[in-house]
Amino acid sequence: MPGSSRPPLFTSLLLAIAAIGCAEASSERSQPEGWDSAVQLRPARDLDASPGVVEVDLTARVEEVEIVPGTRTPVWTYDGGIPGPLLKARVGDRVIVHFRNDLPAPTTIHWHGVRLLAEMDGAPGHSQAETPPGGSFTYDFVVPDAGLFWYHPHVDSAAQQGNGLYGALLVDDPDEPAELGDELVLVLSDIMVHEDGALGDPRAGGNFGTLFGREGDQLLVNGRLNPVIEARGGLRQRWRIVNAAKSRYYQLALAGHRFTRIGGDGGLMERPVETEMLVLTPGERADVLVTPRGAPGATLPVRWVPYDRGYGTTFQRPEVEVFRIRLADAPEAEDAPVPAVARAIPALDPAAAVRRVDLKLTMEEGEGDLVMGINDVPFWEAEPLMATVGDTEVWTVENTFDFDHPFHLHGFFFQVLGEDGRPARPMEWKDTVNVPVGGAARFVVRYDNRPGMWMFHCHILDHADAGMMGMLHLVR
Ligand SMILES: [Cu+2]
Repeated sequence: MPGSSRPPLFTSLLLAIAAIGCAEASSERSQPEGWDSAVQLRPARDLDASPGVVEVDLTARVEEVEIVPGTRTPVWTYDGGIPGPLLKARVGDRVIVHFRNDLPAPTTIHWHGVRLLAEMDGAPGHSQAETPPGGSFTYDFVVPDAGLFWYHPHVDSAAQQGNGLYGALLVDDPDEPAELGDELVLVLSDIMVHEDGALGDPRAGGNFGTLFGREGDQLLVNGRLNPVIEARGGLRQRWRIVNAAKSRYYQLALAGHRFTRIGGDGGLMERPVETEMLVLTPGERADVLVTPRGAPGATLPVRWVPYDRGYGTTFQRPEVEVFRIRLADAPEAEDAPVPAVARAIPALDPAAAVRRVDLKLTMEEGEGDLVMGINDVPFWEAEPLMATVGDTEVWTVENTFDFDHPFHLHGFFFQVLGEDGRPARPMEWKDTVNVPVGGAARFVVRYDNRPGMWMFHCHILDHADAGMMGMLHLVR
């Protein structure tokens, strides 16, 4: 090449020394090679190279997967594995998903938490038709918010999701502070699998199973049983977690450590909160910072701790180790200070509400299959609630059960109200909230300009399927 020449030997040596110096400096603050390989999610392949568009193929099909070591289980999958592939986008991107249904049953995909148009929301009979076996559907929407979202079916949900159909959608915001921590996306779930590998019966336990909410006996982290993360002590990690179990509440503890929760369902919170236990109801997400510490080579178990969600749910139930962190054989690293994490969230004004919505979560007395409902009406008999684009509403969801219920509203974020009737601090955007035994959840919501039919329901999917669902018809 004209004008170019090899650098003299002396310069080369200097460059080489500088490069070694950099490598040493960065290894001071880097995780061991392949540290997260045990929990890595398969990325979805982006078919469109242009920036601003994420285009993927996604097929639902039955596939034999090893859950219990040495056995094969015919689970229901997106693209052949549990969980489905990780979809990654940047805030404002257009996401196109060419979905094909190779399952033996009709299905849809609901994009939990994404503020998309109703036609793309996957609520069968209201926003789109079910996709029959052999059929296909193209989901095409914009992701307007940063955060961790997830996808799952909305047909015969307890069985389909319980059999393995779920995956994560991570929407990054390039304006977020860098160096929050080394990131892991953790899809927590459970599945009922017998010792011989056979899939459990989604109707197991009859009405009592429905009332309790069926929990799987194998607790999975990114589809794996008790995986091991190889970490460097002292280095901060950022865990993006979703609870994709159909009934199980996840309460996580890491002995001797605290979690700094910086975000939830709808992205970052107003400011972080410190906590020793991390609770996620089915459907909820958490964004947390944690710095594993201990002796070099130590193993730190992350445990599921029974959460009292009502009658009998903690009775004689042991803690379960869900994954492990094994510390590298090296002294603790000195990490950079935590960058300030703050987000200006405008408070919705409950006094601006044009309507109060009072809902009771109910159960019908009677023979035959257990029937649940909202205001004593199962979803198949319910009339939709009516509201107009631009309306602000205050919802009160009251629990008449001996069991908690995680309540989910499709399509819109809300702000949970505290005892004083104002949005609870620190503020955050939520789409799923726990309704405790003998209590109520209250939230304020404002509908942006996306008319259509939107579902709301209990995210214990056995309850939703038993009737605990309703519809909001939003008009212009
Ligand atoms: Cu419920």
